[in-house]
Amino acid sequence: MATKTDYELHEETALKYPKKYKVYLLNDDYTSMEFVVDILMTIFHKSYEEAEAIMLEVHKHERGLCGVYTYEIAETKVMQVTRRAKESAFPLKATMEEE
Ligand code: TYC
Repeated sequence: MATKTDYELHEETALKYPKKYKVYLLNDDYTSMEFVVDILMTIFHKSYEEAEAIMLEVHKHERGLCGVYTYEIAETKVMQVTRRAKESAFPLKATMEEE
């Protein structure tokens, strides 16, 4: 049997880490600042001070990073934001992208 190359040995034994996904909130003209702060505290587990800072970042620069998660957790956060926004009739949107 042929001897395995270092590359082949590495491929077999290296730890594989799951990809991570950044979740962003997007700005709009209609969602209230209080609602965005509440979303950041309840869905993204931010303190009031962190939530207010992220909300203002989104308000001024059109989007803001809320957290970095594995695929399924990021997807769930986006769905939770979408559902809460819809229930409250706000157009707030969240997006995710690979880190
Ligand atoms: N721009 C909104 C306003 O002036 C506030 C806002 C902040 C909306 C962050 C969405 O993700 C957002 N009421």
